[in-house]
Amino acid sequence: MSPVLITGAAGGIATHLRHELRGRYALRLCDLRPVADLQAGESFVCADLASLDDMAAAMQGVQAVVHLGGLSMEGAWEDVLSANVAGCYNAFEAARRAGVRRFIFASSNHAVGFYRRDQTIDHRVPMRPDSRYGVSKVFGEAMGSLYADKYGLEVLCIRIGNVNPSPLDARRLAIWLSPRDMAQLVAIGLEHPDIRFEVVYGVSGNRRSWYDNANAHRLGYRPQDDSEAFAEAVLANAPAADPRGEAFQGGAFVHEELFDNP
Ligand code: 15L
Repeated sequence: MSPVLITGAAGGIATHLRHELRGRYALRLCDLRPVADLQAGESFVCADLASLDDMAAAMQGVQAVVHLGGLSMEGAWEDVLSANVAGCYNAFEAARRAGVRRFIFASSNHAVGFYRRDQTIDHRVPMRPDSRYGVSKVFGEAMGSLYADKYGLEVLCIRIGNVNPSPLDARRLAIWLSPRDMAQLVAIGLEHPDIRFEVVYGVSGNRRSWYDNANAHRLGYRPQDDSEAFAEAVLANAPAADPRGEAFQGGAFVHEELFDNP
């Protein structure tokens, strides 16, 4: 079985994913930073997202790429541009050059973070990014669409909420994604026979969700977790949220800088 390459493999989501996917797939872990505690079935390749050649070499012989690499939060435009725009381009183009069949793109709830919390949105709504970071995720989804249409790459975009063993605060009760539900979505991206270009929300089966995740369900997603089990404890200990971001799904990503600028 040819390996699955994970970019950003030293990061938090990848660490959860490795744990969940171990033994089910051969994993080639790709990052500039070293990856700790390599296990049986895992190999490491040091590659820089800024180098198309590096990335194409890292992807030789893999069946699929799970692209988690790049910035995972709001940043200066120069940083977003190099890591999440140029780096994302390199990841898709390297996959094409290496003849990879499947590509799973870690998009984000921040691609649509300017929707209000009283709205339920599905995967077909127009993009409403809430930050430069959110714009970079819109770009990544557009890259997926282009590479699917033009080159036949099979692409699943997962608009990830927040991956953590338990939800961190009131907003995350709506967007929480447990590690095992994340792994289920990734496995759908790797194995579902009919993926050409699909977008799903990366959230558990949260009762408080503001997403209609019908497309994920159509592809067979049956989340095992619901943030409701944590709700009482989370709400009892929740730090006071900044009211400026409260109306919007993207929370702090929405209000950061918005009210500070002239
Ligand atoms: C994201 O997209 C980020 O990668 C992550 O760091 C969290 O901030 C998450 O969104 C969130 O909205 O909580």
